[in-house]
Amino acid sequence: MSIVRKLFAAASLSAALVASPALAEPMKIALVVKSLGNGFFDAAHRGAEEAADEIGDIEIIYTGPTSATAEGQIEIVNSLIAQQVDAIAISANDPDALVPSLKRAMDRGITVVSWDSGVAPEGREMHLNPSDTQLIGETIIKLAADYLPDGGDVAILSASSTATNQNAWIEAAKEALPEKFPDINLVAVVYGDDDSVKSTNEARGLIASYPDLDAIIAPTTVGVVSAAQVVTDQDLIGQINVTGLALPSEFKQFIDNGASQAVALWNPIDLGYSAVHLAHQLATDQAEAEPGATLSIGRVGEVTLDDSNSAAMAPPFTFDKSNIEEFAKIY
Ligand code: RAM
Repeated sequence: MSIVRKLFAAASLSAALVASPALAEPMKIALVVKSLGNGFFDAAHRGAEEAADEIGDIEIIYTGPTSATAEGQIEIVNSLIAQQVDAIAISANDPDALVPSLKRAMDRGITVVSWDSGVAPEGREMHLNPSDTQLIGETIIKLAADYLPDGGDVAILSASSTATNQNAWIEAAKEALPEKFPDINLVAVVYGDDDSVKSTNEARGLIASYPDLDAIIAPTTVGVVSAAQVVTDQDLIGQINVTGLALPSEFKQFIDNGASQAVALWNPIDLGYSAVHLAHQLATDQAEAEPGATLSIGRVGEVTLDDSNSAAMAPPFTFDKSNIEEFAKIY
């Protein structure tokens, strides 16, 4: 429990003793996202609100910068410290740049967890990965390889160049390539910063620079939409397959028109929901973040922390023509 909350609890208890109604303040949990206006994070926010309703007495502060930068998030963290929130659950734009301000938050008794995109261990109590990093790395290559029986050239269109999650997946993908996908040739990795305009320009650049490109793999829900729109606009459907990690509600049109054969993602609602459950348990001292600890993530189940106090929520789902319509109604 944060110092502020303990003091507040004590104050409201004495207020109750003098027979005035207790001024119980809800616990404030800030869900800090990479950037606002991203449908993936809006879905996570829905899950966060669901967890808050379920647990009760929690106010969710949903916030993030307008573009996916560490500087923007540092300003936000500083203002959350000033607001004396009880917990910060952050999807970080950089593993290291946020550490000093998050350390300051923890020094003031604020619980800090990262989720989706992690912070270095010294800047948080624990990190929740959506799925196993190795599995996601392999999955994004397999999504392309499954439709290239004779192998081919693929390029990755990522989010920002400092995003912890995408960098880890790309690393895992590169490790899997030589042994598991020897006929897949990764020709380039470019960064669209989870910005539609930059992602569109980067996708156009890839197509111009690599005329034999067979697939664009975008492990970001923002980049994958931009890439599929470029392939559609340039009449390249059937020639370049766009794949990666996509939000079904935003991406269904590109499975329907054939710009993509299949994409994958975990449940973003469950991810936001789980992050709030974890932040709440740590902030109330119901659990401690230490290697081997098992923490509840409500209706999603439970997670056990590894040596770096990280855990993974669940495996990703694959979406194609057979099921995307059903999932597009949910997230
Ligand atoms: C974007 C963000 C997010 C990532 C998803 C797959 O929305 O980069 O961090 O997890 O894509």
